[in-house]
Amino acid sequence: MEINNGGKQRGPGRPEKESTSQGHDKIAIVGNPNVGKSVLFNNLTGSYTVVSNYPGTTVEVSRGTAKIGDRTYEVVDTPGMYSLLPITEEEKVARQILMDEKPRVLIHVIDAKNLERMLGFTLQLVEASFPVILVLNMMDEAGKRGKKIHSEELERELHVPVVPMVATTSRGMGVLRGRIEEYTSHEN
Ligand SMILES: Nc1nc2c(ncn2[C@@H]2O[C@H](COP(=O)(O)OP(=O)(O)O)[C@@H](O)[C@H]2O)c(=O)[nH]1
Ligand SMILES: [Mg+2]
Repeated sequence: MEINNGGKQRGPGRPEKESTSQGHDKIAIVGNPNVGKSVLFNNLTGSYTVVSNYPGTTVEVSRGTAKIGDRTYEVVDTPGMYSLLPITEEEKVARQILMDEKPRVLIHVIDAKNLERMLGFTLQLVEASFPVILVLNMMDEAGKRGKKIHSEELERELHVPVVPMVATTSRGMGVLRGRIEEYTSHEN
């Protein structure tokens, strides 16, 4: 296990680490490789994260915590996956995390440039009753290509929150935090 906190050790006891398993709601970030999951993960969690191999595998999984409103969430950055039918070891781990760890919120990150190609997986997740928030990342690049995306319409059709984002500049992060707060403020 490797502690990645930008080279700085925190004070004694490292309460952040201990608190990650103390019954906090869990947020899992999922999606294809290279869509910006890890950038989003870093935006949510800040610099203190733990990277470890998923048990019995060589697949690395990053975990951290996020403070949103007055609540703390455990956040897990899952390996890239293309569907719920896993082929690679990375996909098997990602699926295992979803099944075993039962996240309270599942942030599905997609590349807005390739929206149509990526929505199939969103539908799979929604149909499997995962608590999905859809993040349309790379809106900057989609915009440069003249792509118009009507996120409110998408939201009405999918019946899940949809958040446009540019993870690299943190555009959309405030909205995402608000949607996570709304999503987890009611019991179920
Ligand atoms: N232009 C642009 N690049 C992004 C954005 N989000 C992430 N990237 C870049 O996309 C690449 C993949 O990001 P990463 O977070 O590693 O993707 P992951 O494989 O899903 O974890 C990196 O080079 C990021 O800097 C975005 O919103 N806009
Ligand atoms: Mg990544």
